[in-house]
Amino acid sequence: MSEGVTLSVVMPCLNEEANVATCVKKALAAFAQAGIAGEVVVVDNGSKDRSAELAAAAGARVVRHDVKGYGAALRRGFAEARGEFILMGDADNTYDYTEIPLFMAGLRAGDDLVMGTRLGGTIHPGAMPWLHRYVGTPVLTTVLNLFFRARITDTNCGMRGFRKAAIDGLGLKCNGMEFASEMVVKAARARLKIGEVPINYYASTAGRVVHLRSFHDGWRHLRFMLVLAPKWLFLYPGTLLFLAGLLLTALLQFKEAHIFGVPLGLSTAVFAGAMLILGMQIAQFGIYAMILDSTRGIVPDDRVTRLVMRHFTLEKGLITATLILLAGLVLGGVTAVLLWQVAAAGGGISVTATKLATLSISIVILGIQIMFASFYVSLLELEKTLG
Ligand SMILES: Nc1nc2c(ncn2[C@@H]2O[C@H](COP(=O)(O)OP(=O)(O)O)[C@@H](O)[C@H]2O)c(=O)[nH]1
Ligand SMILES: [Mg+2]
Repeated sequence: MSEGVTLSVVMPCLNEEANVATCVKKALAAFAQAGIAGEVVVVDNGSKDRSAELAAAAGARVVRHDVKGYGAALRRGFAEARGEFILMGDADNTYDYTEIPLFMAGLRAGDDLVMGTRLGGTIHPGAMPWLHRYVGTPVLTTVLNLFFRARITDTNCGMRGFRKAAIDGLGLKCNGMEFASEMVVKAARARLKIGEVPINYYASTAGRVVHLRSFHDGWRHLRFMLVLAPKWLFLYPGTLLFLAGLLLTALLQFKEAHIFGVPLGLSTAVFAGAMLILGMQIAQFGIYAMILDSTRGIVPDDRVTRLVMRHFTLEKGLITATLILLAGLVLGGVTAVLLWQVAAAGGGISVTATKLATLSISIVILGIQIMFASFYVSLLELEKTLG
C-alpha cells in the first residue's frame, strides 16, 4: 500500500499511561526483529492522563478522536492506518506485541482475519476474571460459532490481525465494546477466511481501571449476534413453533389422542391455533430480515433467501393467501352449521364444533397474514431491484 507500510498496529487507548509506552515499544521491537515495515497508531479519545504524550514519545503516531468508545477509536485507527495489514490490540500490556509475527504468518498465508486466541493459548494468573474465562467468553464464542459457523475459540480476543481491504468492506459501525463482536460476526457472515493463533494473555498493572463492564458489554455482544442471525432469532424458533402447532392440530382431529394421559380438548385447540399464528409471525420476521440483509449486499444470500428471491412473486403470494383464507372461511361455514345444529337440538357446548371454530379462525388469520406479508416482501424486493 502507500508509503511502503506493510503493517499498521492500531491501539485504542483510554487512560493507559502506565502501559501504553511499553506496548508501543514492544510493537516497534517486533517490527525491527521480524523486518516488518510497520507503524504504530495510537487512538486516544479523551484520556485524562499522559497516555498520548507517552505514546508519542515511545514512537507512535497519536491520533485524537472525538467520538467516545472502543469501537469508535478502532474505526478511526483503521481509517488512519497506511498498512496493507492491520493488527489491533489493547494498550494495557495484556497482549504481547512481540507475538506480531504469528499474525503476519497467517495473513501472508492468505487469511483475511487472524484472531488471537487466549483460551486456546495461555492465560496468565490474574489476567482474566473467572466469569469471563469460564462463562462469558465460552458462551459468546459458542453462540458465534453456532450462528455464523466461524469455528474460532475466543471471540472476545482483542488482538487480531487482518487485511485492511477485507475489513473495510464489512461496513463496521459500532462505537462501543461490541465492536469486537461486530467484526467477527460480519467477517464470518461475509465468509472471509478466518484463522487463529494461540497467544499469551497477561494481567495488566494492578489498580488499572478496566473499561469492560461484564454484564452490560456481555449483553451488548449477545444482542448483536442475535440481530445479525435472523435465522436463529426468528426463522428456526418460528418454524419450530408452527410445526408443533401443526402436529397438535393434526392430533386434535383424533378423538382418542392423548398427551401424557390427558385427552386433547378445547384448550389444546386454542393453544394449537396460537402456536400456528405466532410461529408464522415469528418466522416471517426472519424472512423479512434475511431479505433485508441480502438487499444490503454485505452478506452472501443464504438458501432460504435465494429460494424466496427466485420463486416469490406478489401474485403467487396473494393467490396462496387467498386459497388459505377461503379454506378457513369454508371451514368456518361448516363449523357454523354444526353449531346451529347442536343448538337446535338443545345441546350445550360441542367440543368438535368449537375445535373446528378455533382452527378456522387460525386459518383465516394465517391467510390474511400471508396476504400482507406478500406485499411487505415485495416491498423489500423492490428495494433490492432498485438498489
Ligand atoms: N480510545 C479509547 N480507547 C478505549 C476506550 N475504551 C477502551 N479503550 C481501550 O481499549 C482497550 C480495551 O479496553 P480494556 O479495558 O482493556 O478492555 P478488556 O481488555 O476487554 O477488559 C484498552 O487499550 C483501552 O484503553 C475508549 O472509549 N476510547
Ligand atoms: Mg484489555
